[in-house]
Amino acid sequence: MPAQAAGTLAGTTISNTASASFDNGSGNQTINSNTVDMRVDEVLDVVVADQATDVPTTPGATNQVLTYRVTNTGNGPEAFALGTIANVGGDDYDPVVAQIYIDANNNGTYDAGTDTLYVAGSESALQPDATMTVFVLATTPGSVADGNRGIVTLVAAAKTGTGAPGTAFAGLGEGGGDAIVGSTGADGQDNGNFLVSAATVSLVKSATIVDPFGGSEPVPGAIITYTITATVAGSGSVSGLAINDNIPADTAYVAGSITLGGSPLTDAADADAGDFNGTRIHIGLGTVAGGQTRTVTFRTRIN
Ligand SMILES: [Ca+2]
Ligand SMILES: [Ca+2]
Ligand SMILES: [Ca+2]
Ligand SMILES: [Ca+2]
Repeated sequence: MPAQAAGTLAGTTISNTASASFDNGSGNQTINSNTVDMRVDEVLDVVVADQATDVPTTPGATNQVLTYRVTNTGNGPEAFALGTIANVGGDDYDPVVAQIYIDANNNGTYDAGTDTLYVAGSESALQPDATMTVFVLATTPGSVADGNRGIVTLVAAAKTGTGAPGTAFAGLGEGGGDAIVGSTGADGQDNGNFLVSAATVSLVKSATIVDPFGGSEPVPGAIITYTITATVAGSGSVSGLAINDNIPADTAYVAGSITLGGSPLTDAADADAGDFNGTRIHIGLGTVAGGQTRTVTFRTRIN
């Protein structure tokens, strides 16, 4: 629903005086009527709009920000009480709302330490046709899954009062006139959406053997080639992914045998992703997006 023009400001006096002109034989004359003054009442209206795009989040993340705009579409200054509803249906989980903030520096972005914590009961008036940006900070439960959606509804309600359109609050309008509930009911709400972007890692290990006799028996002197495949699934990514594997007892690591994606890595801890420190191999894979796999191999010899 678009913001509407506030119209004539509440408290404005509309004055009207009629005049009459005539000639009664002694020339043209003009007379004025009495003046009718009318004070414009205050109409209470508000529109809430969320930013209309899904806000990505991850399981367990704190201080996740939803952004809304609250516009005073009435014709007088009015303060609006703010509240949230976090358990609405139509989604997959309930975000845990922590706080509401007002965009104090009007840059449309939540700035910790700069923007103003909303405290119920201490609202300041919003001028007619003015908009304030409101941020809802929430925690995403750790139990959510990739692709889950969580909704938080922001509600704004005129402090003077709400109700059916046309409801009058005598004498409570700007300038001492009445306050009249407008077409919005003097309250409004809209849904902000979180969308969980997560990733999971699965790890599969297999081994092949080449024995000294050209067969595949696990006898002393046989070479074991281990293959480790890490598969990342989901719409998100994982960071700091690393594969570690201790060299099994009764075997000896075959020097220089680490490969990643088929390319050899050195045993030294150097610029490439892999190293062998005497007891284990390590391959640092960093950030890996969902849908990708990483395959590592190394060899040991049975003592
Ligand atoms: Ca007001
Ligand atoms: Ca919910
Ligand atoms: Ca800000
Ligand atoms: Ca290396």
